[in-house]
Amino acid sequence: MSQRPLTIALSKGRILEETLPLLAQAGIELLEDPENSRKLIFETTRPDVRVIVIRATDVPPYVRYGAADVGVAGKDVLLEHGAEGIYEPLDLGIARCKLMVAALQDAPPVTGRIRVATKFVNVARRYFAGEGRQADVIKLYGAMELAPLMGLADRIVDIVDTGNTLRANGLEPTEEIADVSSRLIVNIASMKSRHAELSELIDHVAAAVSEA
Ligand code: PRT
Ligand code: MG
Repeated sequence: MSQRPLTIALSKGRILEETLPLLAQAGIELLEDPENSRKLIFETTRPDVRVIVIRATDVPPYVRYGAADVGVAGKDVLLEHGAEGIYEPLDLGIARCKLMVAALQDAPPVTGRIRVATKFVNVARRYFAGEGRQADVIKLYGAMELAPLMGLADRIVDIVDTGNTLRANGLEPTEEIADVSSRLIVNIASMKSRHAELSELIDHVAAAVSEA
């Protein structure tokens, strides 16, 4: 086997946690626990497969440019950062949540231009444009919930799961933009050049998903 190992890109936290059992069903287990390691590259029980652990938003570029053959990314990340040049064969049904618009509880409707704070600027622009509403979108990198409280924005666009984070800050969801789950993504050139290996992997993971 002269080829380099098949490389799978994952991100720490819920995606790693929920993907590892699916990979295990495909016969791929990490030799070391990545949550307790500073390493970025992990060997697996299959000598021909390795896993890299990177930031969630870095997974699509690694896969697009072929530095990883396969990855797992939230649909939110794919919607925000683009999924061009990436094959998306499988919905893993994990790390489920929603992209939503939220406002201060009982906030009046906004007439005229609306100020929206978010880290999902592309998703937000597209959503408000699609609704025919004028929006000024302000890019933030964290703690979006604070923006309406401080008068920085009328609305935020953020990930909502239980809604606890919104409620704890006196906010409520007002509109749903998209249902989110994590997707298996594959480099398009790899899908051609390593078709047998990759379709076998996809089939095994798909079987694990349907049993889950
Ligand atoms: O944490 P980091 O900044 O490094 O990256 P990340 O936040 O992108 O990664 P991570 O691991 O937090 O999330 C990875 C993926 O999990 C996301 O891209 C989503 O597809 C998915 N996911 C599922 C979530 C959640 N559920 C979630 N609850 N991502 C984030 N959250 C956060 C959200 O930001 C919000 O602040 O949890 C909060 C809301 O949760 P509730 O339950 O209070 O509503
Ligand atoms: Mg996070």
